[in-house]
Amino acid sequence: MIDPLERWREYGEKPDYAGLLTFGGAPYTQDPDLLDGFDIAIVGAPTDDLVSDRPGTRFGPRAIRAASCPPGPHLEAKVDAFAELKIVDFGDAPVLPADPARSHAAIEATVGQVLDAGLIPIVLGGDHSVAEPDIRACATRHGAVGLVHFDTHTDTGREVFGVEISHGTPMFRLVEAGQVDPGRYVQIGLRGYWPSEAEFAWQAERGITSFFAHDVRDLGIEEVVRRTVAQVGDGPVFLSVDVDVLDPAFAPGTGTPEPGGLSSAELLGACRRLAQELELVGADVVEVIPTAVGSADITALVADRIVREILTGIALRRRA
Ligand SMILES: [Mn+2]
Repeated sequence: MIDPLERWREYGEKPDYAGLLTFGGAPYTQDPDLLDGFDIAIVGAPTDDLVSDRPGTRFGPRAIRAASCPPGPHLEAKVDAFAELKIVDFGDAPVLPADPARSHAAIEATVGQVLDAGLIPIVLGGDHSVAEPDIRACATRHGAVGLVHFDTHTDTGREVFGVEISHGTPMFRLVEAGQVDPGRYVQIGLRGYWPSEAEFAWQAERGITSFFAHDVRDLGIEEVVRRTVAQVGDGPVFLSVDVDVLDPAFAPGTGTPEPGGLSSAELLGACRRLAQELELVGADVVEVIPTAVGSADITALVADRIVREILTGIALRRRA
């Protein structure tokens, strides 16, 4: 176990820009035997071979770690997730360039090590195809999970450009495989021009719940979250956040941007409340394409804060 804060111990904190690059300055290990006693593990999934538009999310995990802020109290929630939870950075899954099948297997195995040690994995993508190994690892251990999915797109294509394993298909594949319970699956933020009637017909047949971006606008995010919690109910849940759910004004660095999306404030508060009210067994934050270093990258910065809100929500839940 490496503690990046060690050399700054007498000051109680480390400057963000110095020392080993881990999430929020969390201790780092790649040894699953050392996960015992921790609550949360951050796992990087730096792979983007399966995108339909812009590549570059392979640089996401490093950028999100570089943008991550050190421990400290959340001024609204009045809790410091890093003080309440034992958080470890478990490094990146051993992905391979141009070999998405082996990369997915590596992600599923690494997330599986975290789950087998009794921790909650929070995965930093990567393109959204990584949700398939992330959620499969959870479903293998917990049975079919509920899913809260923030996204512009449904990602429930049967295929995209004739390709069945893609960042546009993971949720279709997970439902068909029985790994996501469609009755406990809620999508939030849909808008734009994809998918088509066929995909929505399949979703309706399965009983999947969708809140469009215009529903968030008309109902307000608080009401959408309230209805989401009611729909998902008790039992294990995975939270999957595609940053393209945000308006590109808030998150310009992403693979398939679509104007007219949520604000950062709406998404951040929603993530915290969902993590507080639902039984999260895992989460991922995906589709970040960084273009700058550290907190200079707006999309990596908001991705870090998404993770931080999820951690804060989990901390509040455990306190109760
Ligand atoms: Mn997506």
